[in-house]
Amino acid sequence: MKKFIHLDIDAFYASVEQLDRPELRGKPVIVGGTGNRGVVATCSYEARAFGVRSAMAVAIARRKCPQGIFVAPRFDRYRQKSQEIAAIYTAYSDRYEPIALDEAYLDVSHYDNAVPIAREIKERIKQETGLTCSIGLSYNMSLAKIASDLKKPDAFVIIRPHEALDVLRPLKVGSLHGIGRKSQEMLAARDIHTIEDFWSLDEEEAVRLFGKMGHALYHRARGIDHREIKMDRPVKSISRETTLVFDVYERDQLIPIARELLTEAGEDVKSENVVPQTLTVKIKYSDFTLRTKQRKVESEQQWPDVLDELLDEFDFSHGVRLIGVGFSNFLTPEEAAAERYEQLSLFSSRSVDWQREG
Ligand code: DCP
Ligand code: MG
Repeated sequence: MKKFIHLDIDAFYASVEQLDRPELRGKPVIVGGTGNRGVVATCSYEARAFGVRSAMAVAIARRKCPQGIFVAPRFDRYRQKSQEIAAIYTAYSDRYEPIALDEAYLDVSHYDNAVPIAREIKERIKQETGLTCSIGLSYNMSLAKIASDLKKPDAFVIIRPHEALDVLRPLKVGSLHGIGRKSQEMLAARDIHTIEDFWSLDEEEAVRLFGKMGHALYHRARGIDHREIKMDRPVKSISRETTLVFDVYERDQLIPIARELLTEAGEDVKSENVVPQTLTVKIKYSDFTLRTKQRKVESEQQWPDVLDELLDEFDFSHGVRLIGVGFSNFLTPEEAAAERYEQLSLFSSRSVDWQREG
């Protein structure tokens, strides 16, 4: 039997803030864009008791939780903690898949009894990083994730094969990875709310509603999932964006913000060890219309200039509400080197031809 752990740090950004600033412990801490225009990234469980949630507008969070302590995110610090966490779990298996800074799957099939291993990982994360996590352990990835979500925070949940259907039965369909808010609404309109309700769909119907994903969902709802850990899953794009405190009409005001986003996204690019070939700027105007412009980039040295050129292509006269900077079209460093070499040799062979002609 295969065995997978899914681990997810509780209220990650907020817990790191509480760890670093003891005066925040036990308090409703809300991490997000500061000012009223921002969005909540996450909040402590104390703030969740007031109904505050991730992705909620900060203005609404303030209304729900006036005593909340609002703090700006510190991504560098979260990345640091994320590395500390990864250093612990990667010691137990070389088959792991980080999904987010605070979340990962781990294949622990090579342990006869993975239960004490999972406990040890949870305990070491607490001792060595000061953060609590929720761990799910089961015989496939889908159920491991469901298990870790079941009793958050500070949870340790095992789903064994003979228990799977009973655990799944009463859960909301949205607990299945792959069924988001939109899909939940679509299913609700068909009076499908729980996974048990979802069992009434046969595989063909699931595929009709969800396309290819329907096969996976049909099986996951029945506790079946044959996915394997993907090592070094190739990333497709890396980006950063921010909602501005006020609408901005001037290019010059946007430049420092765009540069900052470029630096942050650039750091992620370097930690992924990929070489992007495309740089994209995304702008959301005050009327919520979205525009993107992109250009080819060859080397890191070009990024700031290309960013400036991209910004020149936008009209700022209707006011900018949000700006994003992203990289895509990745090559591995080896591929990028080969590409540079090819261009170089193209150039030198041409110059050889000239010499011959001359
Ligand atoms: N995050 C974000 N915006 C979102 C969701 C999450 O910026 N809409 C960030 C903040 C979170 C981190 O990612 O701290 C991890 O996301 P999780 O969904 O795991 O949320 P938390 O760890 O905060 O809470 P929990 O896992 O306890 O539900
Ligand atoms: Mg989390």
